[in-house]
Amino acid sequence: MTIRIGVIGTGMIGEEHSRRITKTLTDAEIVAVSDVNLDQAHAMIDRLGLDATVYETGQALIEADNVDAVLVTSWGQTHEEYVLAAIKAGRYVFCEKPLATTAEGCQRIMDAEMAAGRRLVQVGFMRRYDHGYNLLKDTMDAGNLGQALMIHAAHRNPTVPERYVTPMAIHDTLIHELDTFRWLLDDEYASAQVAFSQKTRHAHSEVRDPQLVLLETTRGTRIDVEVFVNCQYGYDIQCTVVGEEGIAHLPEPQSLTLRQAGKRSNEILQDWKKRFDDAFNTELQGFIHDAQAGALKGPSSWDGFAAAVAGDACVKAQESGQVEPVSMPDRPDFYR
Ligand code: NAD
Ligand code: ISE
Repeated sequence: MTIRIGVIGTGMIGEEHSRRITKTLTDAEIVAVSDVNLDQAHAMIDRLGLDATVYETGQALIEADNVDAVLVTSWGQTHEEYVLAAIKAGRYVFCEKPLATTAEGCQRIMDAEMAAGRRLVQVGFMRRYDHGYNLLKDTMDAGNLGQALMIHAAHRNPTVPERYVTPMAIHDTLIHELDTFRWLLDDEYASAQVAFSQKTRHAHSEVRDPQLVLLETTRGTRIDVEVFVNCQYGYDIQCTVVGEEGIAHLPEPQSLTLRQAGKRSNEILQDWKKRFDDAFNTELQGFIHDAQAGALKGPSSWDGFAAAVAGDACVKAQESGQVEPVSMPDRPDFYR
């Protein structure tokens, strides 16, 4: 059975995902789209040549009879409302990160999903599907590095739009690392601290940038992440794991080494689209096939919640300048 998908939010990633579903992946089609900016929804349909209905509201799209699954790709603060509505309507829902911008919001989603009695939600933590991160995880799981002692990481974007404000460095940007490291280490966070450097002149007035996030896990692994969202030069994701027996680096994206005019150079990607293209394909194809089979297996609402619990502590630490505890409740049996 082809899974009929409705897309809420036809901005950058809404269009990217719609394109991959239409042109690259199998077993799904886009039948409905919605965006607060209706012109944009119509424009996306035209650009991709979709045979899809435009709905004036996300709510109407979710309730449409011919929609089997919903893709939520609107702004982060709007995700909770749409995911809750999709659960209520009994639709599978793939929600881009963050699941909700607070742990409280994620808790409401888990409560609704548990009340529905089956997993309906997958969160867009695509790094779990990235080849490089899987090389890191395989070597750590095989014990090749011994105990992981430290992780040094960086998440750099060339620029961010005017609507990007300081807490978004946590729940829109760092949220990827918050999920990735608990998955890599099979551990949870114990505390978080944030230190701001001198502000870059390239950041607009509402965002303090860059910043250094320091995390400690319950087993005592120390993690530092530089979040720098106006670095100008490119989209650059770095991760080095320091273990008792060795050190492993996340592979750089493959690129041509050019020797020219007295210089040796490699291109640096400018945004997230190409950097994680294969991972996006794998995660969404997995979601489609799991929805067909009636059993979701990808990152769950619990994963969205766990990252948000740590995210809340980081936002608090941005404001307080103190080390903030992260207290993670027990995982409900439903999510084991
Ligand atoms: P964007 O601004 O390009 O697109 C968002 C779209 O949502 C816009 O068209 C906007 O009009 C629409 N929108 C806003 N509020 C809405 C509402 N209430 N109802 C319906 N539509 C609404 O942003 P984007 O870069 O595409 O990001 C969208 C989401 O995807 C964010 O949560 C972001 O964090 C996530 N994202 C994830 C990745 C990733 O690597 N996994 C990459 C990019 C974006
Ligand atoms: C964007 O929303 C993403 O999710 C990208 O993966 C991320 O790296 C970038 O910082 C965000 O703006």
